Amino acid sequence: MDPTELERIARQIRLRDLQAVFEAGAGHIGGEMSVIDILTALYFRVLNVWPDQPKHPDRDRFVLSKGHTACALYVTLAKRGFIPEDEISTFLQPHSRLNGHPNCNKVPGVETNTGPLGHGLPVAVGMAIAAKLSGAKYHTYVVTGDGEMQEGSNWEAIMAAAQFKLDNLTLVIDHNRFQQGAALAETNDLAPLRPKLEAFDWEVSEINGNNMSEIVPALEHRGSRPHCIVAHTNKGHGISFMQDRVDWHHKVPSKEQYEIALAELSEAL
Ligand SMILES: Cc1ncc(C[n+]2csc(CCOP(=O)(O)OP(=O)(O)O)c2C)c(N)n1
Ligand SMILES: [Mg+2]
Repeated sequence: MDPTELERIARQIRLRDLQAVFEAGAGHIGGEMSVIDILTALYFRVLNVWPDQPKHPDRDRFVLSKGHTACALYVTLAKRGFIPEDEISTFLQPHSRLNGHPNCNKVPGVETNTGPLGHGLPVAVGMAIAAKLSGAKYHTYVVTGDGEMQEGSNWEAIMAAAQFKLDNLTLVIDHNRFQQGAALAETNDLAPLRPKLEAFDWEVSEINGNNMSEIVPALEHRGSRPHCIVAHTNKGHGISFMQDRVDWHHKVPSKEQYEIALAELSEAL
């Protein structure tokens, strides 16, 4: 699938995500909009996965460590055929399996439970080591938030990945420059991320994480060390009044704001 087609799918996913958050009256829309291009490239181009066999042993592993953006993952999984598309309307409803954070025991295609920040990367390192030990050929991808990189557990995992020479592991950091309630620069500023990862002996690429032509080759890159993609993104990408505004971490649009956002995203389709 070429970048133009991937961009079209990403816009459809953004639109469905916006509708789901508006209808549920909750969600983490800012970080969903920033990561949707990366999710689209993974599921519609890069990952070897089979929706009718979600536990196929040869499947590539994908961990959405920033589990609060679960809705974006559900919409992507639905569009790719893992779950019915009309199930998205149950997001956050009583008895729905589409909870606020992804649950691998309920949702086909969800590789591991996430939500508490700082756990997805350590689990992904375990998956990559397991492949090395068993001779499996799958690749493991994990997406963290940039605020999430403040969790110390991530840096233990980064050390372990270098030690075990995990050339079968790709970490994407969704570097949207905002966390919850603040900009990274105002709290525990980790930028620039590249020299820190390089100091731990990782290979590092820096890309525009909202540009399909840069995302795809970075995800498809294979080297001899663990690979980190520092993906420069915009929180709220695609919706003008949300972009780079700290309050849109988990704010829900009013009816008027919803109509404006809907029009902006539909125009781009
Ligand atoms: C261990 C832990 N502490 C706090 C939270 C609450 N929380 C949810 S999202 C978030 C901010 C995350 O920021 P970032 O990683 O930058 O994500 P993004 O900007 O992509 O939404 C926080 C503090 C959590 N989920 N887990
Ligand atoms: Mg962030």
